[in-house]
Amino acid sequence: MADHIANPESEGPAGGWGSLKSLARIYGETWPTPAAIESLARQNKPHGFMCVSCAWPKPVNYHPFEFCENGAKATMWDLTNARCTPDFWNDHTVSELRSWKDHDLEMTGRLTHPMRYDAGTDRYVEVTWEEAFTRIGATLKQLHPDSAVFYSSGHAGLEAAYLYALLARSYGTNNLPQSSNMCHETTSVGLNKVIGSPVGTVVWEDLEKADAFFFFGQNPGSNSPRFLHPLQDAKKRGAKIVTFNPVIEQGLVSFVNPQNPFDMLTGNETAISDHYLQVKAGGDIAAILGLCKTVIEADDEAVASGTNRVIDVEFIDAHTTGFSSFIGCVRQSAWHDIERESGLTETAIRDAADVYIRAERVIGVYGMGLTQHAQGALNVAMLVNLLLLRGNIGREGAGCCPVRGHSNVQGQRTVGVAEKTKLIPMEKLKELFDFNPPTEDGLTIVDAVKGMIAGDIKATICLGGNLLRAVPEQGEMETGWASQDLTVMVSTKLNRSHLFPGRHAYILPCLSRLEIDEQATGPQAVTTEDSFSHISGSLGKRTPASKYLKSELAIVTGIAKATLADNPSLRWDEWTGDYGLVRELIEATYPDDFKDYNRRMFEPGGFYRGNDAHQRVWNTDEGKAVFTTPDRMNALSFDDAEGRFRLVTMRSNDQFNTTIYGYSDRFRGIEGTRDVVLMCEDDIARAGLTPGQSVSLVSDFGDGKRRVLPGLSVVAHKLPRGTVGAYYPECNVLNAIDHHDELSKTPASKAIPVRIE
Ligand SMILES: Nc1nc2c(c(=O)[nH]1)N[C@H]1C(S)=C(S)[C@@H](COP(=O)(O)OP(=O)(O)OC[C@H]3O[C@@H](n4cnc5c(=O)[nH]c(N)nc54)[C@H](O)[C@@H]3O)O[C@H]1N2
Ligand SMILES: Nc1nc2c(c(=O)[nH]1)N[C@H]1C(S)=C(S)[C@@H](COP(=O)(O)OP(=O)(O)OC[C@H]3O[C@@H](n4cnc5c(=O)[nH]c(N)nc54)[C@H](O)[C@@H]3O)O[C@H]1N2
Ligand SMILES: [Mo]
Repeated sequence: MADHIANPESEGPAGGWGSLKSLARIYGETWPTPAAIESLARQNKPHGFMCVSCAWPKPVNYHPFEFCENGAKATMWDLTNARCTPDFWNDHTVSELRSWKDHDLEMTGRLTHPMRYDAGTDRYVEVTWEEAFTRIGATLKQLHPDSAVFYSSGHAGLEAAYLYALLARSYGTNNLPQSSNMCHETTSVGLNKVIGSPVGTVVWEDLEKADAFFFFGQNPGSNSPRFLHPLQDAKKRGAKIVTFNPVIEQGLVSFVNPQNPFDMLTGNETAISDHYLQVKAGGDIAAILGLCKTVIEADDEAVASGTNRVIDVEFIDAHTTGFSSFIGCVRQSAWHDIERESGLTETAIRDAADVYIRAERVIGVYGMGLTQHAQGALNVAMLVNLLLLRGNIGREGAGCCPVRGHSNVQGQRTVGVAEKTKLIPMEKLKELFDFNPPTEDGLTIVDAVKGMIAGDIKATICLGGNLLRAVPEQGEMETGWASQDLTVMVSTKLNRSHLFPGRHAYILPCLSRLEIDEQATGPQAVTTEDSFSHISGSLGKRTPASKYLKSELAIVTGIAKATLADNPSLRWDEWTGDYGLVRELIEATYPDDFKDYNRRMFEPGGFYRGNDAHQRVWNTDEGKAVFTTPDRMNALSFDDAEGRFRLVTMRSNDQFNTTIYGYSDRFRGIEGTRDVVLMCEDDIARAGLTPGQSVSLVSDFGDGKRRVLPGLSVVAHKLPRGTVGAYYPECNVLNAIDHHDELSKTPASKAIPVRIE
């Protein structure tokens, strides 16, 4: 593929013919089985399967094709005809494969056999399941439980996740970090602190009633494209959309619905954002202060002129705390500080605030642009401040909408994959399974990474994911990871984490959710929870990629049986034979959330597990929703300095996290390469660079460690001054492990301090 960076004029609307072309390309490259097409028709529907990609909810009234460009790519990626068999290792050593790109590793196809690392030949070799389980169990038994980490990416269903957490706790540790520790942990901790809910408060019907959507750092066009459908509907009925984002994301500019023949043939675009504010990376606190300031000024005028109040006084009195302190701060903040810190003009902020004031019902949407900052939790609290001013939480058509990542990332937390003990009904576990669960909190990802680098962590089990590639401090981590006694990866495709094997290392290949999961009592369904806390059943219908694959649940129970002492309450074999029994256990553990679980799992749109904040019941320490007074104007942990830039690590439209489908980021006009750094023309000129020039990015975290990403081509892009962009995961060599959200320890991946060499 030739390196080619198209000019930005070629950027089309999101969706449209570009989206179909992009699908056709993946189809051609991965040669999925013809059955892939039949599978697409069952995607995200009752009695179908739930998309293996993101956690966007499934509507009750679904479209004929309820999938998006990226969901379809994920389906085809799983149903590829390519296979990474044991023979692959005849021609390749592990060390050699380290020079391969992430894309090329996954293009080898579905993993077919359980494999063990053989240090003598520096290759993975075939192993039986029996032997793999026995040796993993034997190694784990020799370790102190707290020196093992049980990581989970958000792929596995609720049943496997519940048993995985039970395995870790029966073994003796709460070291159950998850991908959300790098993602929406800021929500789990930060949102919970202010409204008593670790998850969003919005449900599908709210989308249909909202008068305005305020987007902060979430990119639906690439990362939750099915969201564009309700947004398009909202626009058609006159709702307004306001976006705060340093990057102009095409999906937030305009959309052609690829599933609407009329739109496709006429090129009928729906403009999405009415206002697009290119805030500086990390500048949202100031921007939201500006919005709140305008709201308060309008309210002052209303009081003076005796017209209707602009803020919801009744709601604020009855439901919130901290208002007067917050308002004091809002009044005191000066527009010139707000403009400097946000990079936005007073006029632009006032215009956006005007939309907020005029709208009866507002939904605040956010993603990694708020959560992945040193003050990510404060970012989230600021958005909540804005919503609380007009009572926009816990009311129809309004609320707080964090858009989650992996298809079951939220659900895994719900059923116990969590390192924080206070989230777990330990007494219930004790009663159900007759053991003493560990009482100490487990490790977050940040602490686990530190432990691996320090040599304190001896074993990591990964239920999905590509942990080594997803975390900061990549350089030291590669050494730390490979120094462990045991690394076990439950995977579908080959990835970089496999290439730094511990002393004992296993790749355990699992079924995809699309595939038939045949167990003792017949084919099994699994369940997942979406961003709106709805639980849906998912039934695989495809023939497995290899007859040697096991389900994630069966792999968890296989490890459990080989590791744990006998306990008649732990009926691993029975549970493996019938996942319905596991759902009964989940219901017994969380009776309020999972009432009638087995009966309701195939309800259209999923069944709602409920949310107290949605009903204006606030499970916070204060028993109310909390206004937070910011003690600073930006979300950074460093000051601006000459030559220092804020690096936003970006996702392209052609990737799902570390899975790189291809090299076409067509929305940003970047084709054929990911080795780029995006800068505005001003910054390019000021730094004495020219577009196309090759540069290195260097960490400027100030801890004396040298972290470098070389070989990036400079590309001119519409960005605020001082903010530059480059792709994740490649950029993870640049981030320091100590650079994370203060409250939740989510790595700060959206404003990494860097210099250009
Ligand atoms: N196709 C596809 N879908 C995905 C994924 C994928 O990689 N590919 N990943 C999945 C996962 S795990 C997750 S968590 C979600 C992630 O989905 P998103 O939350 O959308 O994550 P990002 O694309 O990393 O960043 C979101 C946006 O934040 C903006 N941004 C950066 N810094 C700032 C800032 O300081 N302020 C503001 N206001 N905006 C900022 C970026 O320009 C970007 O548009 O998507 C999920 N879905
Ligand atoms: N710099 C920077 N770093 C980031 C981010 C960022 O924006 N910037 N984003 C962070 C975020 S939001 C997240 S969620 C993490 C993602 O971190 P992870 O969740 O650890 O990574 P993924 O790339 O989603 O994992 C991909 C691998 O999962 C395996 N896999 C795929 N499907 C399945 C399945 O069905 N079952 C199992 N068992 N395995 C499967 C495949 O082997 C594949 O190679 O990265 C984080 N890291
Ligand atoms: Mo994520």
